[in-house]
Parts: sequence; C-alpha cells; structure tokens
Amino acid sequence: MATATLTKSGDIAVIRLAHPPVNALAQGVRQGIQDGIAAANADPAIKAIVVTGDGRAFSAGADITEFRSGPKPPGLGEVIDTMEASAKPVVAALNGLALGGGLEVALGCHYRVANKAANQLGLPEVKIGILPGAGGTQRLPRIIGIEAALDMIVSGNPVNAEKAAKVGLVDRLVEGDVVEGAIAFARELVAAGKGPRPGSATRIDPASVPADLFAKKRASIARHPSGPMAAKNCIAAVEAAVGSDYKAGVARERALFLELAGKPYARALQYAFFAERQAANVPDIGKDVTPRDVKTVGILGAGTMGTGIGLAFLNAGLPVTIVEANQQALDQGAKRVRETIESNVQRSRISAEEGQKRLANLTTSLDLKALVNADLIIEAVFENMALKKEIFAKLDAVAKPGAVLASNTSTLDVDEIASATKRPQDVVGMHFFSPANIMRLLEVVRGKETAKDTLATAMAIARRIGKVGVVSGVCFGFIGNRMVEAYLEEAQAMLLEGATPADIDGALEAWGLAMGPLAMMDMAGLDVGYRIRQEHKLTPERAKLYRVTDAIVEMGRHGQKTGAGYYTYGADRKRQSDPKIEEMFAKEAAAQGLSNRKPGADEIVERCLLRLANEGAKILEEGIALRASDIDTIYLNGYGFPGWRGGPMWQIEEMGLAKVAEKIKAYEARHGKRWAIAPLIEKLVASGGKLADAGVKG
Ligand code: 3H9
Repeated sequence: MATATLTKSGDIAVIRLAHPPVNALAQGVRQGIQDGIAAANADPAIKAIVVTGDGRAFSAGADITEFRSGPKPPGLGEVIDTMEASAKPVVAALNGLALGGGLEVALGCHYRVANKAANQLGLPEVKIGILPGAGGTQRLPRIIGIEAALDMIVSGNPVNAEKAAKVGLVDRLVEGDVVEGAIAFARELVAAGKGPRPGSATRIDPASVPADLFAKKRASIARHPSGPMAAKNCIAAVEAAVGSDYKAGVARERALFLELAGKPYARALQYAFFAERQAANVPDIGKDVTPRDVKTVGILGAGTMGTGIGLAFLNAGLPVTIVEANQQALDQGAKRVRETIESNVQRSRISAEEGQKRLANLTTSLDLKALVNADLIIEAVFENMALKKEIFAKLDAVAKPGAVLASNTSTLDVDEIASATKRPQDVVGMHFFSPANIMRLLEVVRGKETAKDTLATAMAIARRIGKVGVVSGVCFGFIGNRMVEAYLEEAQAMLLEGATPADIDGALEAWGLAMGPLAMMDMAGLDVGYRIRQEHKLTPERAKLYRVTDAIVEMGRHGQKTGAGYYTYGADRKRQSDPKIEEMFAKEAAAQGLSNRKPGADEIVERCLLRLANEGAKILEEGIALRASDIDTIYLNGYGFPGWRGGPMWQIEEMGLAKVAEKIKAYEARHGKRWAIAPLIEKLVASGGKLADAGVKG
C-alpha cells in the first residue's frame, strides 16, 4: 500500500511516507504528502511540519515501475512545490536513504535533519538514463552550491549524512531518533520565529560560477556509464539554474527531462536495474529455503583468482584462510592481498583501522586441514579437471559436514567435479570474474545435485560481498564464456576478412563496450584460449579461424603480460597496432582463398552482437539461463557491456526478432553453419512471442 500518513506530536505534524520496502513515491504517497501539507496548514494547532519515511528509507525516489504506464496526478514536482509553499516551516527528518525524487522531496522541505542511517543522499537519476525531474537540478545548486551539485547530479553518486552536513545539504545531524530530533529542531525554529526557507528562492549569481565549470564537465563525460545523452542533459539542466529564476530553470529542466524519459538508453538502463534484481529470484528457491550460515571462508589457490576472491571476502568483513600447496606461491599471494589493502588505505578508500581489521582477518596455510572449520570453501586452482577432482576428493575428507564446497571453474563440468566427493549436494560453482575483488558478476553454477540451500547460500553470499549473483546451469563455459566463444570466433573471422584488430576493437568500443574482443583476449592472456583449444578438438572450420591466433601464441606473444599479442604494449600498457600481425592475417586469408572485404564498423558491431545473442537464445532454450534478463545481467556486470545498451538479449528484442532472424539467416548463407539460428528465435518469430517471456516466470 502506497500512502503518506499524518500524525501529530503536540504542535508538530508528522507526515510519514509509507510504501515498503523503500517508500518509492507512487501516486498514493504523492497524494498523501499533498493532503498532509494541506491538512497541517489548515490546523491552527500545528506550528510546523516534519516529513519522514517509514522503515529503513526516507524514500528511494519516483516509483520506477510507474514510468511504463506514465504517472498519475499529482505530479511529484507539483507536490514538492506545494510543500515548499507551505506557510508553516517544513523539516525533513532523514531516517535513511533519500535518493532521486526522495531527495527532491527533502530539498523541497525548508530544513533538513538527519542521523547516521541517512547514509545515501543523492540524485542517481542519471544512472537510469534520466535527470532529476522534480526540481532537483534547480534546488540542489541553490542549496549546496553549483560545483558540489553538478558533481552529485552528473555522477549520480550519493553522499552520507556527515558529508551532506558539510556541504549544507543537512542543517543538523542528530544521534538516535531522527524524528524526535527533527521535532525538537522544528520547535526551535518556531520559538526563534523562523519561518519557511524555500530552497528555490535563491538566485545563483553567474559571476560566482567558475567560467570553465560546465565546459570542463562536458569534456569529462565522453564515456559516461549512462551513455551519450543523460549526463549531457544533466549538465545543461544545472547550467540553467545559473542566473535564472526558479520557474525558468525548472521549465528548462522539464524540457531536458522529456528528451530523455522513455527513450532507448533510459529504457535500457531501467530494464538493467530490474533485471539485476530479478536475477536474485530463483523460482524453486523460495523464502522457505534458508541459506547456510557463513562465518568463515576458505580459499584454495593463491593465484590471481584465489587472492582476488580472498580480497572480495575480506573487504566484506569475513575471515579468510587461503591455502596453497607451494610456499612461494602462498607468500606471493599473501603479499598481493596485503598490498592491495594497504594501497586502499593509502588512497584513503578505507581507514587505517579498517585496513588493519581486514589484514587481521587473513590467515594463510600450506595445509588443507586449515580449512576444517570453514563454512564455505572456494577452490580456485588451475583449470584442469583431474586436478580439481583430486582437490575435491581431499576437501571431502577435510571439510566439516554442511560446508559449502564451491569451484571457481570458468568452463568445467561442475557435476563431474562434484562426483569426486560423497556430498555432491554441497557442491556448487562460484565463477568469479577477474579482478575478482572488483568485478561485480558472480555466476553461480547449479549442478544436478546441488542442494537448494547450497545454491541459496551462494546467492546470499554474493549479495553480502556486493556481487550480482546469477544462476547458470552446467555447460561448457556456462552462460558468459559460452557466449563469448561465439563472439570471439566471429572476431577471428572478421580478422581473416581484412578487418584489423584496431578496426574491430575500435568499432565495438565506439558503440559502447568497455573493451573490444581482441584487446580483451590480450588482457586475459592469449595462451589461456590456446590451451583450451589444444585440449578440446576443434572442428576444422573453427581450427581454420584460429590458425593465425595460435601462431601468434606460438611466437611467445601471450598478450599484455608478455608485452605483445594482437597488439604491442609499452610501459604504459597502451596498445599499439602491429603491422606484422595484420600481415599474418592477410597471408592466411590469401592461403584460405578469402577475399579482402574489410567489414565496416556497423557490420562488425552487428555480427558480434548477433553471435552473442544467438548463442544466448540457445542457452535460454536449453534452460542453462533462467531468463533472457539474467543473460543481460551477466553481460552488463562481467563483460563490460554498457548498461545503456541493455545487454545483447535486450538489443535483439529491441531490433525486432523477425528482423534479427532475417539477418542471422543471411549471415548463415554467407558464412556457413556457425551462424545456425537458435530455434528459440524462430519459434518466437512464428508465435509473435518475446524473449522476455521465454524462460521461467518470476
Ligand atoms: C526519480 O526519482 C525521478 C525523479 O527525479 C522525478 C521524476 C519526475 N522505484 O535494490 P533493492 C525496489 S527516478 C520502484 O533490492 P537495496 C526494488 O526493485 C528514481 N521500485 O534494495 C526492489 O524490489 P523487489 C531515482 C524500487 O537495499 C526493492 O525496492 N531513484 C525503487 O539493495 C528493494 O530494492 C533511484 O534510482 C524505485 N525507485 O537498495 C534509486 N527503488 O524487492 C533506485 C527500489 O521487488 N534504487 N525499488 O526486487 C536503488 O538504487 C536501490 O534499490 C536502493 C535500495 C539503494 C534504494
């Protein structure tokens, strides 16, 4: 139920926003605020008004679910204007997060009081492809100054109550009950004869604004995560606050808001927001399944992955024991963990005290028995089935009953790994992405026998350490890497058709990807894929596509780590094209009788995207992925796919599946069976269905 209730505490009215879990400003809440303000103003016994939120939030802002249907009156801007026009002073009691429209409500109040629970105060609209559209771009600069406001609005990043008090966003910080604090504050105002203080009334003198402020900001947003539109309009809206009166500024804000609302990039970002939350729902694992308690974590392997995973848990406050067979590797791994934590302290990302706490939580050992008390053990050794099975058999003998045994394998069969133990129900895949302490994605691989509470534990721990857990079934490479195989293969084909590595990476990066496929392979190490290709017999067609890349590896060019791969790398790690590599592809193309047709940027992007999504559709139909949006969540959080493009599955849905099918078939006619269309796409075209409706519900 979405509402806002009015109660009285003596001569102070308290309006409480109530819409669990985060008081999104749905119609009922907006109406409740408006009615509450009117009633409090009409009541002669009331001297001032306090506005607060129910539960853990003040308000998370406009109700994003309403964006699709369009908001019903009263509009949020109108409600906030009514509130600001109140003849009696209005004080916001910030009891928890206030984001977007939630903060705009607080800015419409005449004063703001907060306690420590108000740890996220911000205008994150840019992150969902829009701008603060209820006066926020006009009031915030007037209240905290243009520079601080511009930073907050363009980054979308929140500040905590303490910082907010420093910049003048919060008038008073209180300990304990913030509503009590705000009531006391309101009474002081009344006693001092201080009335309403509308934030919109100030005029920002253009002379007070640094001349190059907006130009500099514009220059900084070329690769803004919201894409090419939202940040640009945010800057323009804030600029409109300078020198103008509030009414003119807000009219400009409205126009700029309407340029963004409902447009493709905004819809993609909003889809991504809900997709990420949806991924946490596993249909047969309801609230009745309790995750196991994880108090201590063991990690096997002190390599790049093992230490990155260790850091992810240490950063979340969990004690970690890293076990490694080799003393030198263990020392190196421990050193890496320590150095990362120390550098976080040096860069003031964490306090010295917090750094000490994290370091104290790390134990290292050469003995597997050190893991005897661990609630969760994650194996992160070399990607080799025989080795993993040997390790799981040993873990089975050592781990306590009920411990979750996870493998960080990126490709291998989790069921086969589990078969090395007598407790396959406790085994699950937890595939982290490198660097594991930074990347948000965690693919949680559900084996045939993985128990429900084992899976629930992996998903819960993902959330606890700030990762986005997405469930995958078992197949080679799971969801992300299986799709990437198709994508990388297409890049190989285009290299043989005359595109250079820089053409391919450049086209995809200009389209929005953080890194093109060849630069990505160079970063991951070309030898990794090479080894996998050696182990698995490739079809002749595939082997032909990879012939040059294999030769590059055999030349000792393993990518960034050896200073050369597809590109060469200087000390600054910047890539440089290498004509030698281009010649190698040209020679091989000639040997294979391929004509040099040099695909253009649009074709490069289209082919990469369609190969990704076509494989994704196969994965969805096989039930490896629960839903198309899970696949997109994987690509957005683990593969540098830009949020404002929604993900590969969202992209083909937007293109229209019928058109997509036509294109795939045309590519199949030209390039052969690697382009075989996913049956699911054909079925959906025939039925007029949507990818969003394929897969599981809920
Ligand atoms: C805006 O305000 C525009 C204005 O300028 C004016 C326009 C005219 N709406 O994330 P959680 C749901 S734009 C609807 O799991 P957490 C969420 O889907 C808005 N629903 O919890 C989830 O539902 P479910 C600007 C919302 O503690 C549940 O609440 N505001 C909204 O990890 C719990 O969420 C933002 O962009 C919403 N606004 O994180 C803030 N917010 O349980 C977006 C949340 O069914 N929200 N839900 O899956 C967030 O960043 C995080 O949700 C928040 C809580 C930090 C608030």
